[in-house]
Amino acid sequence: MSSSHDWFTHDRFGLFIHFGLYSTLARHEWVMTREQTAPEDYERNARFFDPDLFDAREVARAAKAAGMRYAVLTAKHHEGFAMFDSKLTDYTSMQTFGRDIVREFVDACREEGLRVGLYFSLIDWHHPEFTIDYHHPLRDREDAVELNASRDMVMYREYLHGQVRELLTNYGTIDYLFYDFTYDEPRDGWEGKGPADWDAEALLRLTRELQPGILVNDRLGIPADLVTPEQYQPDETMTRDGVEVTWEACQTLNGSWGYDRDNVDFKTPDLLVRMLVDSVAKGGNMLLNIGPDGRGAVTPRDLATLAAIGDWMDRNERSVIGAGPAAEVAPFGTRFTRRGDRLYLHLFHWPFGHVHLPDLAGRVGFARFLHDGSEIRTSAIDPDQQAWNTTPGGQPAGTLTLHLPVTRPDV
Ligand code: FHN
Repeated sequence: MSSSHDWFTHDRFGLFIHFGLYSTLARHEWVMTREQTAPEDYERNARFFDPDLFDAREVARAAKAAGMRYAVLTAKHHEGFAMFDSKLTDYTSMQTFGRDIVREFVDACREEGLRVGLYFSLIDWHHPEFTIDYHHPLRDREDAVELNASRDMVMYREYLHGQVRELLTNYGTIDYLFYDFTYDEPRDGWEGKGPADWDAEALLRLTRELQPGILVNDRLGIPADLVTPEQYQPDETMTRDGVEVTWEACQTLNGSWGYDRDNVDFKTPDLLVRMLVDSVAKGGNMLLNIGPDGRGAVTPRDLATLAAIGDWMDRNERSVIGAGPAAEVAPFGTRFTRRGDRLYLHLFHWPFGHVHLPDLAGRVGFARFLHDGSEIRTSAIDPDQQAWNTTPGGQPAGTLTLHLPVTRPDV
């Protein structure tokens, strides 16, 4: 990864925001294809879209308080509705309710000191010349493949590249472009479509020409700056051809990217903190998503979850921000992260008995966990002594994190 991207592997933790016309339907961002709504019917929802409660500053402040360092907003998702002032279509937030949501977002991020990321969909179910892929409302049409063959992808490619040019020209420095997504293999109705049709190589060149320092993900369908596991935690540090790669796991708060009123699959702050720690321990980042509702409000539950993560970060952020994998092998049920000369032992559950740290013998003492779980002490001495002696109730959500010096203190 180029040095201009060092910020990314330092910052480790970002906010993903899925916000679009789909938010008004409160049923998931794929609602258009899940309900097989034809574009001319789906676009009528825009008449009701007026997110009076969307406050980009509130979102940016919540991200910052959660310990996040960057944020990525869906500028345009697969539905094709642009949340920015595109001159290439009137299917935009500006034309619909007079607001340039991307502009509000980038301004708010900068005011709060967050790096700016934009998500941009390669798929566009609204554009008349886009391939009818197997998720398209016409997918059950026998002639879908023939229709695809008749598609003029040149017109679509020019539209796609044109909107990328608008986003990377009109909104100042963009730190991260999250393209999304392509299929690796031809699918029914998708034959021969994909990177070759939207000319992924040319799009990557255009991206870097317009924003030379920008970070680009791997979802153009060609290699770029980072790998993006979709909603899973890799088993270990990620490599490509034996070389460690920069990676970022994107995760939902509740099983849905876009606001879904029926969703009940909520992850707890403890689990989310462990996922963040797990990512950093394996050399990666975590991009955690919220989905504002149709009026643009972030749900109280999502805000509360971000705030609980922030409680843990207030005390432990140096064990993840600016941190990375450790050479030491962590005992089962724990993770090590390392930052400079300091090692962080993250206990993913309250242990019973001793946690033996053979890799640290002679460098720090061992952590002794009284059987009744009443207290933890460790023999090493460190200015952060108070961070070690804690009780189950005393530890905010997430992990029990011991801040251990990796060399014996001069005592
Ligand atoms: O289809 C999208 C999905 O809606 C969501 O935006 C995720 C986020 O990583 N990306 C695609 C599925 O991988």
